[in-house]
Amino acid sequence: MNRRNWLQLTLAGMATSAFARSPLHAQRSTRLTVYKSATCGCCASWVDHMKRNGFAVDAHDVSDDMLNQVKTTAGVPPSLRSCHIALAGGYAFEGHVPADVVKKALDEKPKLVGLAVPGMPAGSPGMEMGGRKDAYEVMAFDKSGRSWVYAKRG
Ligand SMILES: [Cu+2]
Repeated sequence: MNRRNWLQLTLAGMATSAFARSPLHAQRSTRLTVYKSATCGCCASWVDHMKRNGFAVDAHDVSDDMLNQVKTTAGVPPSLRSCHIALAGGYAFEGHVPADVVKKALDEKPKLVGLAVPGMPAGSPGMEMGGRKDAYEVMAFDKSGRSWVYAKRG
């Protein structure tokens, strides 16, 4: 598959997932499509965290170039990018966003494009190695690239 077809497929997937916002399809909104680098261990560990919390995950290993294109397509501001990205319910979830925060957004359907945890903070889901726990913020962002604090941890 060439890149253009692939991106069209990604866009089609996002449009389809917007339909999943209707209550009739509420169950489908717990399915996550994840794009990540094959070499990132913490991203795989975040995927495990989401599975443990009841999400069905379709994970795809892609090149860094492709990963950035998905993020651009999904509208993630460059300043908030870290590692993997997950798409669900028409939203983008960038980096180590905790499962309960993802659930809250999918339930409440706030007016935003997505959520991000920039900087891969120690102690966030998937970043437990070493036992260190830093305080961090889950940022929300909108279409214009504006961002604000959605949730705080630690
Ligand atoms: Cu990561």
